[in-house]
Amino acid sequence: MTAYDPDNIFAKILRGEIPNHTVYEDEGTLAFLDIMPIVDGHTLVIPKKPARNIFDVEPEDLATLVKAAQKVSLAACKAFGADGHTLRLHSEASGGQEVPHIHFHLLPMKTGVPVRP
Ligand code: DGP
Repeated sequence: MTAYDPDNIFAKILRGEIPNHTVYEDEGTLAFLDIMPIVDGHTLVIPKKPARNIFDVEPEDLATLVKAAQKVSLAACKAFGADGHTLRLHSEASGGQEVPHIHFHLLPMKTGVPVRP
């Protein structure tokens, strides 16, 4: 397993070194808007604790993250008038992961409105 890189972009966001548009924060979680949204309200939900992806996150930290993702999903869908949503988690480059700090992509979805490429 590859080690956690403390200089990844999300680690820098957590340290306040890179600005972000925060939509939710609690003791263990930060949620902010994706810089390259593929739908309106595309949000990233990340734990504050370092973990690269699902292969090395502690189960209890994953549970905390999922609970926060549920909370943010409900709020985001309401805010963006969505009637559904997609929650995505990429792990490692082969799985589509670019930023090596575990994160959910929260995509509020509207009937008939496609995801942008
Ligand atoms: P993934 O491919 O699953 O690792 O997705 C990484 C996402 O992170 C991608 O949708 C773009 C987003 N992203 C990359 N750099 C930044 C940044 O500096 N700020 C924000 N808000 N999002 C970023």
